[in-house]
Amino acid sequence: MELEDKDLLRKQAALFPLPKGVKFSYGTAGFRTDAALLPSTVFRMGVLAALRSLCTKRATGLMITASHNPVHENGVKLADPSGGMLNVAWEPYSDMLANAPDVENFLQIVEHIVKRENIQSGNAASGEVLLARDTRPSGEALVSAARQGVEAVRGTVAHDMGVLTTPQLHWMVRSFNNGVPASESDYFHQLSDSFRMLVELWHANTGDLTHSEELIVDAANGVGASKLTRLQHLTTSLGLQVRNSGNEGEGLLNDGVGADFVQKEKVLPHGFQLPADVGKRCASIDGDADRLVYFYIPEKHEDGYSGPVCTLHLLDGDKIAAIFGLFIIGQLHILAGSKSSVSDATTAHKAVVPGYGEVKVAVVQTAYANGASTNYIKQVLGLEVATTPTGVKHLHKKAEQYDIGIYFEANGHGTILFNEIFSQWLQDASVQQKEAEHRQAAKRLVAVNEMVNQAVGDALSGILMVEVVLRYQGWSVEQWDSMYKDLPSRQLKVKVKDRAVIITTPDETRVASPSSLQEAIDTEVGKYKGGRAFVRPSGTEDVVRVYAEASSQQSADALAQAVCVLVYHLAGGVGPEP
Ligand code: NG1
Ligand code: ZN
Repeated sequence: MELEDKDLLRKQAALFPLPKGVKFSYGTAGFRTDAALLPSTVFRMGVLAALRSLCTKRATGLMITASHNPVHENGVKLADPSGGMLNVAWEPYSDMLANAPDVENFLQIVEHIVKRENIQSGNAASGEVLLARDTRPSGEALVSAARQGVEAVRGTVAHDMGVLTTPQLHWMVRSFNNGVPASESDYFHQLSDSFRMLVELWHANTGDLTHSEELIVDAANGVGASKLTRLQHLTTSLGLQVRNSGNEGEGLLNDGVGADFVQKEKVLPHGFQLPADVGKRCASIDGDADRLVYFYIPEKHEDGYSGPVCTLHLLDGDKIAAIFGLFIIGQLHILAGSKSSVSDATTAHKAVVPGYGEVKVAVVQTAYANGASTNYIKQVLGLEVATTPTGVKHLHKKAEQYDIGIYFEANGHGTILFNEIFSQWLQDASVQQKEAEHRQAAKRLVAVNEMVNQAVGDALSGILMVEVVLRYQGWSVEQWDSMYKDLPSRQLKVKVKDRAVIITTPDETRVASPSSLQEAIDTEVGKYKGGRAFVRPSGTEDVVRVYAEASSQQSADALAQAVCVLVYHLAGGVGPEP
């Protein structure tokens, strides 16, 4: 690095001293903590985003959000030029930069990165970083810190894209680098045009329009609310009512609302009531609109369990993956020349499409996927199921290995990826196939590829896709729910002194250390019919997560509770015993 470059960095970095006594870790999805602690980290991530852009000679992205976490927290995550998460090989740089104790040390790390990655900086260079933030009040100042970080690296510029959902920013980075229109209005047009196309092609398929009543969306009092409203204006046939918009008097971001709350607690979010909302099709998104779950309040509970647990029926990321899988395999079945239609697509097991060959399709899940979903996807849909560690960066990478990779975390983060060669083949097939029915199936898949965010999981495009498939199937939310019945499950968390003491096997289903903990968990699981439980340190919160499944809700609750106590005693629990 030239002297001038270093001087500029030194001067700017001095404006953002590291807070005392904090250790930052990039975690499952970037840095997240109390917003007041973040300016130095965000400045430094601005520097890293600029270096990554110079290194790849393409634009990168930087998003200020703490997703489903409380409003006083904030966070920063980087988007790679592909629009996906930051390349994992660069994650260690994030940790090193974020924790550099002083300016000189920080400069040394920057120099190390520049040298190791052979980065050309200075006047001749040209890097670009797209910045965005969610609706958190701390966001504006943090975007300013990020901008200063980006522009402290000579030869790079920052573009502030304003208040966006996380998936919108990722989509923009991807589109920008692909040289296609990449503004927010392009995003909305791409989604709404392909939605409209799918709705038109549905008439072509079945002729019979079954009206589906409106969808009510809990927007977590976050950024998704205004974006959904905009989408609604462009897609008039999408009947939508947005609640928890974050307007005056509507409550706080992610506080008793949103996808994370609904999925973990399985209780109604604020703004939804009995009996007014019984039977209605509802959805929750999270604070930055990259997660989506559906739910409804059934007419009456058949399970007879009267805890706080069963006030709603949840259709989580697993069930979204299942209905997406059903649609995809149905279209491939048509393309494969079988006489069957979408509604009996469940008989399809392998899609061998004339002119292409076998289309490799898989659903990618994590250990948190409900066991019933995995069975259904494998046995009824006949699709391959691949498993990865927690975190969309892992699922995304795995899904890229297929012609069509559907990936979802149970918490509702996921999307459908189409590989380039197959998507080109589909484009051609949509005009060249001899049979009109085949051309239409190809057109539908092309439209899905356009509509469903290819960069990262996106609650907005996810909603459009679910709504399309429900219409194609002529299904109510209850009918969708009845694809399979979830095994009762419970997710809890335990505070420990140092969550890093728990080391899991790579698939995260077992504890490698301390081994006494795994032995104790095995003994406990053995007491429950159909029991399954695992623990892992969270990558986004200072807690250990506990997951349990069993044949009844009482058993799942009891197993999860018992495992919490084991974690508390064998892995250094703090505070009162759970
Ligand atoms: P951690 O805190 O590492 O469990 C959570 C989610 C992940 C992922 C990230 C990023 C669960 C069990 N974990 O990670 O799936 O979505 O947040 O938001 O839902
Ligand atoms: Zn999120």
